[in-house]
Amino acid sequence: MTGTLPWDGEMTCVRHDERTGASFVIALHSTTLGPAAGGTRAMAYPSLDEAVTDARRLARAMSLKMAAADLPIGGGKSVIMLPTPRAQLDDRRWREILSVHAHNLELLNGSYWTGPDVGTGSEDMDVLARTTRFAFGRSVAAGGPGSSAEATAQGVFSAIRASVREVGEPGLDGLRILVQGLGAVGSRVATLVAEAGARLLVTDVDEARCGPHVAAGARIVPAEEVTRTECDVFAPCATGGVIDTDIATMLPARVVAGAANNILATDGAERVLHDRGIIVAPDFVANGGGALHLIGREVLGWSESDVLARTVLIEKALDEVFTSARKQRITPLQAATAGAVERIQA
Ligand code: NAI
Ligand code: PHE
Ligand code: K
Repeated sequence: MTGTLPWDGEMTCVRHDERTGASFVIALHSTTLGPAAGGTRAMAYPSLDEAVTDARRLARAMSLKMAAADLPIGGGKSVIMLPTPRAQLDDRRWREILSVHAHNLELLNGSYWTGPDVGTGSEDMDVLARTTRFAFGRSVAAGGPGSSAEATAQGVFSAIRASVREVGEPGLDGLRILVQGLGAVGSRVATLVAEAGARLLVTDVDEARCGPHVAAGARIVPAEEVTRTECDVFAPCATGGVIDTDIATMLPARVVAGAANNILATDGAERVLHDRGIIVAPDFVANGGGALHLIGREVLGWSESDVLARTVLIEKALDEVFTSARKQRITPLQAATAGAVERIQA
């Protein structure tokens, strides 16, 4: 294992479990503001190198997300590299994998706290929380705050509002908004923008998920055509890495604002989009609603309305990012990163 990405984080732990065939990567990017917190992603990866690289990039994004949301928490991430895709794993093996992960959390003894991410949910946090104090994001039935999807979608909606203003549009009315991925977050983003008068375009590899939106007037875009489809706002709410430098050169959109972590495959892609006049809402600001919900509700004792009040401030936070980028002649990603790093270093 070489670890291909130059990385500015604190520590990366790797464990392989012979019995389940799963490998675990836990990246602690920063513990300066508080314990390194970030979700547990469970999926199959082509190689351990790729799992390590993903964990590190995602952990870094969590540090920036926590700082941008002004939460007293650091950034980390767990990746469970599964021996087979999650859907093919039987329950017993998954529970064994979770029990190894609970042991990982105990070993780290509070330097790292976890929550749900792609491939894990509140029920998995319930299971972890039976043996470790360092898992949050439990289900409502188990006394936790439940899914963060609603808050994340609300924050992405606020981010879209700020971003369209930056390209000179007064509101969402009549704009073509393309939502990629109609899962827990994307389906809610789609509903919110449609309610605000946008012309909705939707795509999901699971086409059945488009159904309810089509019934409400949305148009389906084939999944493989998404980055070639003309729209005003492209909202990636499926996976990360959707825009590389080549795609950035031709993406026919005016705004990119979505929920996915690490939407850009490289930072260079943002520069290309920026030079083309396309506004990119830094994802770690746009998708901070989930962190506000999970950390706010379960760690800081906030009410649901406290979370909402903080989440809608994402619109103002992005206004400030865009203004600062314009003034300093840098990109919004550079401005948002500088702001978050300043908070971490203060
Ligand atoms: P989800 O798993 O509920 O939904 C993802 C959806 O994307 C699924 O419907 C899936 O079929 C679809 N999809 C996957 N690959 C696709 C592709 N290539 N093209 C089109 N559709 C595709 O996930 P969730 O919770 O909605 O999260 C979405 C994204 O937002 C993820 O990247 C996640 O990391 C990020 N995020 C989620 C937060 C949350 O609170 N749930 C918080 C912050 C970020
Ligand atoms: N995994 C989600 C995210 O990337 C939710 C989450 C936030 C999980 C904070 C743990 C901690 O934002
Ligand atoms: K999930």
